[in-house]
Amino acid sequence: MNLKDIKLNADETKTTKAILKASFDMWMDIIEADVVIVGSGPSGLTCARYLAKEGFKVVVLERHLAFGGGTWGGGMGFPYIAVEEPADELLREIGVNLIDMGDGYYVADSVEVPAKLAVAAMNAGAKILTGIVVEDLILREEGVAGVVINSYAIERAGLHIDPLTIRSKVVVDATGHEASVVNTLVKKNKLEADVPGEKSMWAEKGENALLRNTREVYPNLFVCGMAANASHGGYRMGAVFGGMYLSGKLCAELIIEKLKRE
Ligand code: 48H
Repeated sequence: MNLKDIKLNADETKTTKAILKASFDMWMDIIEADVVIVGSGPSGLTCARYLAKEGFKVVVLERHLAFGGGTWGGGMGFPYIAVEEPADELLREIGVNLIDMGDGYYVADSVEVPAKLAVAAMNAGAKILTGIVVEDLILREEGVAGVVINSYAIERAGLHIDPLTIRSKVVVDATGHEASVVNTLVKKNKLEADVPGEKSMWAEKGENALLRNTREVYPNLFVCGMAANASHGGYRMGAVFGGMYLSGKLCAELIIEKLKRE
């Protein structure tokens, strides 16, 4: 086939109809989900993959146009991230190339990792929506019952346009340093809980605390990744990411256990 002889059949109305129809069908499908994960950083994407693999309907909401959270820039712009054993296994599972630095330490390309984490989550069946901000939660007697969402462009423009919602059985705060979902819940509803924020850097303590802090913090609301440490006053750890992947996996396991019990 000579590429120069091809006639492309493009049409403005067809483009518009196709996009609107696909978007409408997609939104109608996801407005009721099993799990909504807020934040598409390393912990949220890992959590999404393991949940979707088990057959749960998972929606990841990310306010920025790109998924991946704080991974892209590596350490201070040097394009690698560090991963310590045994978390390297989780990256091997999805085909990430690792450079062995010895002593149980590896580095991976900081662009390759978020790309492969997102592809793996999508291949497992998770839906990732970017440009959508979670601004609040839906509450019911039994606890959290979904999220209140808006277009991030609308929020950034400061326009007074009311939000829409996604109902879900479980919500995960994977919003990183901000722990924005937990903070919103506590502040808006004047809960007595203390959200201390993260402590300064202590890599080993921060990484290990992540797993203890990954849990259900309010009925149907889980925290993972940096949001777990920020919710419980854990240390930060710098550009080492093993704890983030393991926290995402652990969070998925806790949710699977809960949803299978109910
Ligand atoms: C929609 C939102 C909202 C919202 C925030 O920061 P992340 O990469 O999160 P983690 O926890 O998976 O990974 C943390 C890691 O990247 C990191 O920062 C480390 C290891 N730091 C150590 C150190 O010492 O500094 O991703 C969170 C994502 C981001 O993409 C946000 O845009 C998004 O959540 N987000 N999306 N609605 N309300 N709030």
